[in-house]
Amino acid sequence: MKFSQRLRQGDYLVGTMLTLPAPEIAEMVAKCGFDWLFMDGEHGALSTLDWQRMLQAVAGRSASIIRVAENSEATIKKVLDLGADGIIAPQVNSADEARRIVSYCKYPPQGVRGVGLARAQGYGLDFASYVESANDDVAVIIQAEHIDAIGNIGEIATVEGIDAVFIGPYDLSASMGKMGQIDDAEVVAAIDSVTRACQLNNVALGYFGVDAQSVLPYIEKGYKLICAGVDAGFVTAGAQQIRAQLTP
Ligand code: 3PY
Ligand code: MG
Repeated sequence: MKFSQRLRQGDYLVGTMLTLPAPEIAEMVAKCGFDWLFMDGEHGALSTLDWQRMLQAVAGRSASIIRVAENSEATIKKVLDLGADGIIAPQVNSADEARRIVSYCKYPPQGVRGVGLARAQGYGLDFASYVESANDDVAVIIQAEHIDAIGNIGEIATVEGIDAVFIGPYDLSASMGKMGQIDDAEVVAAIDSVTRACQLNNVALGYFGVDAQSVLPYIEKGYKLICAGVDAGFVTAGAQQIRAQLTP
C-alpha cells in the first residue's frame, strides 16, 4: 500500500531522519525496518543527486519523504520527479501557502505540477500508470513550525489535499523566543492547538524528536507520523560509546 494511503487511513508510521549524503546509510537504516525516511533537503548537504541515489538505495523497503529547502514549484517538481513518495514543506504559515504547495504536487486539472520524464515515471516506461495515480499517491505533508502558523491553523487544517501536518518543535519554539525549549508550557500549548485543529479535521499529525523518548508524549496524544532520531546522531552516539568504553 502506498505511504499516502497509509497516512490517510491513520496507520502508525515510524521514521527517522537522514541528513548525510550517503546511500549506504539510507540502505542500512531502511534495513532496520522504518516505515519511512525523512530525507532532509532543508538543512545539511543533501542535493538532488544524493536524493536520487538514496531513493534507489531504499526502494521497496521504506517510503522516502523529502523535505524541500523551499516551497517553490521548481523544487517540489524536481523532488517528485525523482520518485519521492511525498514531500515535507517547511514553514507553512497560511492556508494560501498550503493550497499553493498542494497545487505544485498535483498534475492538472487538480494542480499545476509540470509533466516530465524522470525516475518517478520509470524514465518514461511507466509514464501512463504513474500519472494516472500520482495525484493520490504523492503524500503532501506541511510543517506547522512558526507562531504565525499556530494563529492560522484552524484554516490551514481544512486545506484540501494536505495529508498530514508535521510539527517542527525546534523552529516553533524559536519563533516564540524560546529556542530549543520544546517542553515549555507555552510551546506545548501552541502544539496542542495544532493537535486539536488537525484532529477536528481528520488530518494526520506528525512530530519530530531527537530520540524515542521525546516522541512518546505525542504518540500518546494520537500522533501517527513519527520521526525519531537522526543518522548523524546514530554514528556519533555509537562512536562516543566505544571511545568512552575504552578510556583508561
Ligand atoms: C523543527 O523542529 O523545526 C523541525 O523542522 C523538525 O523536523
Ligand atoms: Mg524546522
